[in-house]
Amino acid sequence: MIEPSQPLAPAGESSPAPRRYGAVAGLVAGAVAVSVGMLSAGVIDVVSPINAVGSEFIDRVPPWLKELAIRWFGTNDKLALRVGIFVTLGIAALIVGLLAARRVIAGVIGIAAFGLVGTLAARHRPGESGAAALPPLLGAAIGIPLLIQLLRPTTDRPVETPGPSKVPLGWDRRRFLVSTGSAAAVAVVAGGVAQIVEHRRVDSIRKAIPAALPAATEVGVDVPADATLSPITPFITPSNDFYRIDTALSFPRISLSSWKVDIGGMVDKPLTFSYDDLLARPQVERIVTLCCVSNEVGGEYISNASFQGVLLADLLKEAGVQSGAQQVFSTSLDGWTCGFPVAVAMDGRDAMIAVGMNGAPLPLEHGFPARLVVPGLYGYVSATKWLRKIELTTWDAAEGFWVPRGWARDAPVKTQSRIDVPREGEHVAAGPTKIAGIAWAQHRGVERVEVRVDNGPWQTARLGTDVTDDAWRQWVLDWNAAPGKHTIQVRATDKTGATQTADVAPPDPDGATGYHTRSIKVA
Ligand SMILES: Nc1nc2c(c(=O)[nH]1)N[C@H]1C(S)=C(S)[C@@H](COP(=O)(O)O)O[C@H]1N2
Ligand SMILES: [Mo]
Repeated sequence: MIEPSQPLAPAGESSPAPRRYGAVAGLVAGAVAVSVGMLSAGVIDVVSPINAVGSEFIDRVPPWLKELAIRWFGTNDKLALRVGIFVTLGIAALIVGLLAARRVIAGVIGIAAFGLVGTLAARHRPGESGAAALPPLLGAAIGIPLLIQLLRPTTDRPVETPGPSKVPLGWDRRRFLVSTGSAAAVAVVAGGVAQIVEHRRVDSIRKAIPAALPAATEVGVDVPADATLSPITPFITPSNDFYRIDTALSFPRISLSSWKVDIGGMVDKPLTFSYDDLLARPQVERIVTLCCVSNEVGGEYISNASFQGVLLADLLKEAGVQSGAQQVFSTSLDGWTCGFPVAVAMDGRDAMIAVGMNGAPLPLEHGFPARLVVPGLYGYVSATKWLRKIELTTWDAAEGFWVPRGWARDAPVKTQSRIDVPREGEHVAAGPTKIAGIAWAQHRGVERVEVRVDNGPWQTARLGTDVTDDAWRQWVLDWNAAPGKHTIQVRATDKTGATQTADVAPPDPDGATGYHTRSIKVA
């Protein structure tokens, strides 16, 4: 019933939607726009607008904020970013809706602005075709009229207000609930299907990974049992436990049949290899410890695996590196880059284009179809996953991804060590026990590890078999634990005779230093 005391809105002039409905309409229209964008991106196989914006954010985020994110969220930093993007979008959509309830044009401008940001981000992602601009445009093209429609007052049927109501005339609450409800359902379904499409995409890449690789023609050292001394850290890290660090929000689109790696730039003869070309070449297998420059003292971003691949030096010799080339600069399928000295590539170490890890083809997480592995350098200057090309160039001509973000251009791994047991804060039973862990100084090799308890004398630990200078070495020290609180410290000395420094330094710009220290209680 229409309250007789309330005049009907004059024909042709509609009263605006109440604000809170505006907020709901904004949220729902935004959700439809985003989910349609994600779904259409999946269907036409281009980058999702959300991932495009997220990746652009990762590429542009100031170093301090990135550090903070890693400190707070660790390897969950990408999940945190994704949640952050959705929360930000949600709040923005609420505001756009609130404004649109007053002036529809505000809603139009708001959604169009987000469409534009998505379009610019998608266009800017490396390796994306112009079609990547379509999903965010489509999302906006659907979101704008939807918002207008949701907020459109209607005088099609009488507005029922059972009592005195603040709802302006012309506003049909029931119609609003039905239409926003349906739109929200569309968003949920489109978002869900978009997820399924993305999972199927990643699944189909995994299915393309061959079951096995041709046997390596030259196999590295076997791993003797007493290479493992730490009870919690196997000498060879299973691939599933291998630390993972990269800027990728989802996996690049990889088609094994068309994938190739180019070696070009300052070379006499540019070369291109398909996956089969690489597999057809002589393969070596080498045990190499990879670590991340972001690893804090005592941190987890270090792992050891047996990598199989083609020696980089052989490929570079075949291509003919021109004099004047200073940097081996590589780019991934997703546009990540890094570079290391040509001298390092040619000094005889086993730098390789790896296709295998721990006896199987590289897992997708670790760079399938191929990645670079360079013993002795931190991953951020050398270990390009999802490798696309290698260019020989100068230092002036190209900068790896992390270098303009404040990290060092040259980044050899620092000599370091870690206590694995006892764990921090552990309550140890008094009596004979073991202190054990790992030490590393890739490509120089670990000569000695020493442990001290409560600032006492340094005691030399027993070392695990010296498998290769390019991998970590494990160590153990028998200790008769006396009741009380104790502080344990460790330090390593590499084969150049250099002992790791006690000076405490943060990871940036070229790797953390200081002694790993653990506090424990013995009772
Ligand atoms: N494409 C790509 N490759 C990359 C990175 C990246 O962000 N993208 N990160 C590098 C860094 S910082 C490290 S420490 C190693 C980690 O390799 P992993 O994830 O296999 O352990 O990969 C390197 N290769
Ligand atoms: Mo790293």
